[in-house]
Amino acid sequence: MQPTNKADVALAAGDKKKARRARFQRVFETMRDELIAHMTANHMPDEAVEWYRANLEYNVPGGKLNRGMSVPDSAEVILGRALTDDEYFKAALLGWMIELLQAFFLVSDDMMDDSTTRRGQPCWYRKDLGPNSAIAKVGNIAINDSFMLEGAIYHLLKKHFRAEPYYVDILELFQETTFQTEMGQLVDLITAPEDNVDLSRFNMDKYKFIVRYKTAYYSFYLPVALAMRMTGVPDTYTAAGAPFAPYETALKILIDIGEYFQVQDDFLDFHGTEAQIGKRGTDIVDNKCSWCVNTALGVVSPAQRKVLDEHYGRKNLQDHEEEAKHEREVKRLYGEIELPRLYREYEERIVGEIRKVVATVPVPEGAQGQGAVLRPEVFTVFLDKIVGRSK
Ligand code: GPP
Ligand code: MG
Ligand code: MG
Ligand code: MG
Repeated sequence: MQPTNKADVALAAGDKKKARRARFQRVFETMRDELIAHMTANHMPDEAVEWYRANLEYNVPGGKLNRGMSVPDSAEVILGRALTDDEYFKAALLGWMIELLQAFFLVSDDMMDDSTTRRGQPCWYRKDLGPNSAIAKVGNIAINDSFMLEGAIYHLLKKHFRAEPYYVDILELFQETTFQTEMGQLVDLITAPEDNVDLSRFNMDKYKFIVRYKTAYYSFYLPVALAMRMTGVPDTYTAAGAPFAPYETALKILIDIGEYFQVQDDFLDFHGTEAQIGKRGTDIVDNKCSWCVNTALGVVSPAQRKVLDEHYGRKNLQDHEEEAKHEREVKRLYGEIELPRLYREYEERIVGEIRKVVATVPVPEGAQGQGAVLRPEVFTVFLDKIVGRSK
């Protein structure tokens, strides 16, 4: 029976969401057990097998899972029907490989950014192993741990997808996207040198390069492109009477959604509380080329610019109080120029623009409910998950 009152409808929708998440989580357990079995088959010593298990459990499943769950979600929209059990498993496994990729990036990014917390717990490299462990802290072992999260992707791809006609396509997608993300990370890091704060190095064009490369490809294009390959969306087809290139269109739209997502991340780095976003923001003290500072640079008076020059990027690992004082000054200035309002205006404008482009995605006649083709809902489903997010 369909629930009729508002609360019951909300409850039923909430349960559905929970059930989807739980179904996805179960595939993590299968994947983890397979990876552990691979370690055992290679005669890894017990303590190393347990170390790898801890690495997987601490770093892979604890996030929002938007990226990973988007693979089965998108596959379902593309096919216009529910997935079979086998299709669901494959799509979810590809989703978990994105979560592995993300874990690889985050474990190492937190070391590069000197971050302290992630997903409401200490960053993996800072994790204390307690008095009963021969090793006090994970520390630099986290570098190798991040490599082993990445290595798992290619092991799983070969094991589960080698016989598929789209194997090379998805292999290349993972490799190319990883390289793009590393290119973005490089520009992010060298634009934010620790001992040489020079705000004239920042501009919105550089910002756009950084966020497209370090975030948008792997977070937005990768999940949808994987779902498209898996369901057999062809490289070109005819739609609305003209030749149509679905991967190119998907790339264009998803890169724009990814840019918007990273602007949100940057804004929350400044405006979100640690309890809310599960991590302590570091962009101001790390001298990052963030949306916030770029936006500020566009509107500040000469006096306000002096405040920025004086207080931005003043990391001080020896004196946290000193560091916090500089950070507070920058946040005060962000308040003065009403950055939260500028952010809301940006958000409203960009979401409107993206929705307009999405509405122009053509669907071939007769494809309603059958045939693997790109559909505008692929993008709206994704967009609806992130619009107005506060974590
Ligand atoms: C996020 O930037 C960037 C990544 C996760 C890409 C890292 C890429 C590597 C090749 C390691 P961020 O530093 O703003 O993320 P957060 O705010 O979550 O630390
Ligand atoms: Mg970071
Ligand atoms: Mg970073
Ligand atoms: Mg950030």
